[in-house]
Amino acid sequence: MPDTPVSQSAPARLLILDDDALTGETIQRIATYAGFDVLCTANADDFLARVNDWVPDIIALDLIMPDMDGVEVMAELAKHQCQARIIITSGVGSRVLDAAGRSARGHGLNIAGILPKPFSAGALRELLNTAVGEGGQLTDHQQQRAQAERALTLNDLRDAIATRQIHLAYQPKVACHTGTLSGFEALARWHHPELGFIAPDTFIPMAEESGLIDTLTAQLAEEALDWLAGLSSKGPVTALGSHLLLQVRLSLNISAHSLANKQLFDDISQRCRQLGIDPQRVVLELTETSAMHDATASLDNLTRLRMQGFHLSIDDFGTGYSSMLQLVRLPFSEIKVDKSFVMTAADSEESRVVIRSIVELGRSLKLSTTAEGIEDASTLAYLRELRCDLAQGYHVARPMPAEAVLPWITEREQARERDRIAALKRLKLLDTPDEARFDRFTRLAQRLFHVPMALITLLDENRQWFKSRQGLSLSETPRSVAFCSKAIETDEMLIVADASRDPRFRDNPYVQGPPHVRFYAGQPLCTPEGHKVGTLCVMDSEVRMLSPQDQKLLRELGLLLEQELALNARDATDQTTGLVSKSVFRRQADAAFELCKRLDLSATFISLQLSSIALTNQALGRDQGDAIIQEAGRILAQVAGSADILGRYRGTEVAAIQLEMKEKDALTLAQHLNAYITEWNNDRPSENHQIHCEIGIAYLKPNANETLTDALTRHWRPIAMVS
Ligand code: G
Ligand code: G
Ligand code: MN
Repeated sequence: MPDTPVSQSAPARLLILDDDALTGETIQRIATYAGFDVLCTANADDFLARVNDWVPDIIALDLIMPDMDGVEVMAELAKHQCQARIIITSGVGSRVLDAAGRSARGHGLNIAGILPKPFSAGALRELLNTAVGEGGQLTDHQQQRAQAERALTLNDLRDAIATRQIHLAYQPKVACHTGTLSGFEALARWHHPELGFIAPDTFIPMAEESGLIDTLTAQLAEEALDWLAGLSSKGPVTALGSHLLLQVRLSLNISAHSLANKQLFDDISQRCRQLGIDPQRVVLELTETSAMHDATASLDNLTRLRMQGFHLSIDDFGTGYSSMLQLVRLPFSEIKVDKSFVMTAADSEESRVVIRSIVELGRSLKLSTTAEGIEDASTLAYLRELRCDLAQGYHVARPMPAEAVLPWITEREQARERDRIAALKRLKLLDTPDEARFDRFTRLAQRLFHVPMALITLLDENRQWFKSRQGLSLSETPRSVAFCSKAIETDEMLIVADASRDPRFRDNPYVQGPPHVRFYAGQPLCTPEGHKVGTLCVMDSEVRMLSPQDQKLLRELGLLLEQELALNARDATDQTTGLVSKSVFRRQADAAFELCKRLDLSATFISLQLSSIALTNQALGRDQGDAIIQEAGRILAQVAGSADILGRYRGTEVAAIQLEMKEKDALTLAQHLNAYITEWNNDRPSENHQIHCEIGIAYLKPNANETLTDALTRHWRPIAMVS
């Protein structure tokens, strides 16, 4: 027996329009066998008549036919407000099918899917079943909506506003890379006591046309701001970081009709002040499709809002007609890629191209980018790859009622913490001995920021453990008192200028007692998958500020350190010398030079070029050659032990790089090496057991625009010869 798609009620109706009789019949046969009630026609007029009198649940539509094309048919269907789920079939390329799908959705039609010809019976059955599965509900929903639209009057809407029937649902936005919660978008929801659920697509336009939109928006903004203030105050009573809840943002949808209304924005702004909400935490989303009425007043209002700190977002980007113009004309700070592209990213190359261009456009205009309509993990992965900032969509969470938000955050944070701990354990760094490859970062930080203390911390379940530390004798602390535990709650660097005046830290034992921390700056460190496992941080017992330039520097160091974290110790270490391996040395050196270029720092390269390894290998075997290389590495590490990078540069060369070293100090260092090796050789009468080398340096001025290899060929000069 064939499956019956609709078990209790009548079978679902499928209407086929296809000018190719054979295809039509094939679809008909498969669908009939699957339990559908099927009609098939090759004539467009006949088809449209059937749509009206037979009222199919599903339509299978060929796109390209001689007497009428599918796109025109769809326009007709839209005109008739056809509620059926539509399956588009065609032999044309995917590009055309995609465009047709988008245009159909744009007309408000219900596209169940696209069936490229030739198709298999399985693919068709699957599409029919999904269409009928979702369609069952959707058709109900739409019938309801159609009913509502018929019965809905302006008075209903007036009533709803007066009696506060319209409420908000909240949909989260999270960082694409780390998953850190960024904020929520408030979305209007109306459950009418008799008419049931009424979609915002129905009542928002009604409110706009009737002039009720400003009142509605004011009411909803007030509700949302009160909710945000309430949520932020919950930090101390939950296990969640209070830091996180204090930074959560709120996005409000603002109709273009309201933009010229100064009073509305003054009210929102005043409400924020009353509730102690920083305007930086409020994002006003403006749909780009809607035209503005009073452009000058709107521009004035928006500019004023931006100056007060509110964020402005251009919503549904990519669907409007004047997008570019609005984007450059208005002071936006965020761009939201429309969900019609994001929802189809998985199977449409065209959609991916559009998304990529919008994300790049946003980045080049220094706007934050959000993709909405993310429905699966692969789309999220794609957006991470594009380095889109924020993600919103059913894959993260559906819009939820206000009271569901805190439980949702709590549960999600617990799951994220479990994943984070697992990622930390996979690094296999906890409770391992000191490693030069990490110590160089803390030494560099200590020197560049002129601070007494610099640390690399890793946070496990209940402690912070120091992978590297300068200026601190502790090797770990309880997590409950760790500044770094707060630093990894969000993705931004945490800066505390004076801990003794910060309510979060002033009672901290390390503020009250030794080492008397006053200043703290910590950059969260992520694994490649985006888990924040710890921080690179600097501290001082004096009050301090961190200039924007220094913040940038700390961030850059953090990025380099993340690369280092991702390497495991075995790959990173040269087996002969125990120093950094050749490939890693080059990578680190390139990264360090890049840093110098960006931050105007100088760099000094010091190396020992061993000149007799080949001879030693011949005379005494490779092991003896290796022993000499090892010895040279040991001496370099001893004399230049505090260098920022120390490693094997080539087969017969060991080298150190130090940033911001005076040229004169580099010369002294080279002389020390010379003296040390000469003395070492004196104890070894046999030539083949001695180290013969050239000691040289290359000094790179700040903002020298060179790669490592270029720099060395041009600037390396011998200082001493040990033979
Ligand atoms: O939540 P839903 O996808 O059904 O929303 C449909 C449309 O209604 C979206 O474009 C959304 O921006 C808009 N919308 C939802 N809530 C509000 C609101 O409070 N004010 C305005 N102006 N538009 C809203
Ligand atoms: O136009 P605006 O961006 O304001 O619309 C947001 C609407 O998009 C919300 O009403 C929400 O219900 C809807 N939405 C959010 N994420 C998804 C998603 O992943 N899939 C779909 N189909 N709709 C989504
Ligand atoms: Mn929106």
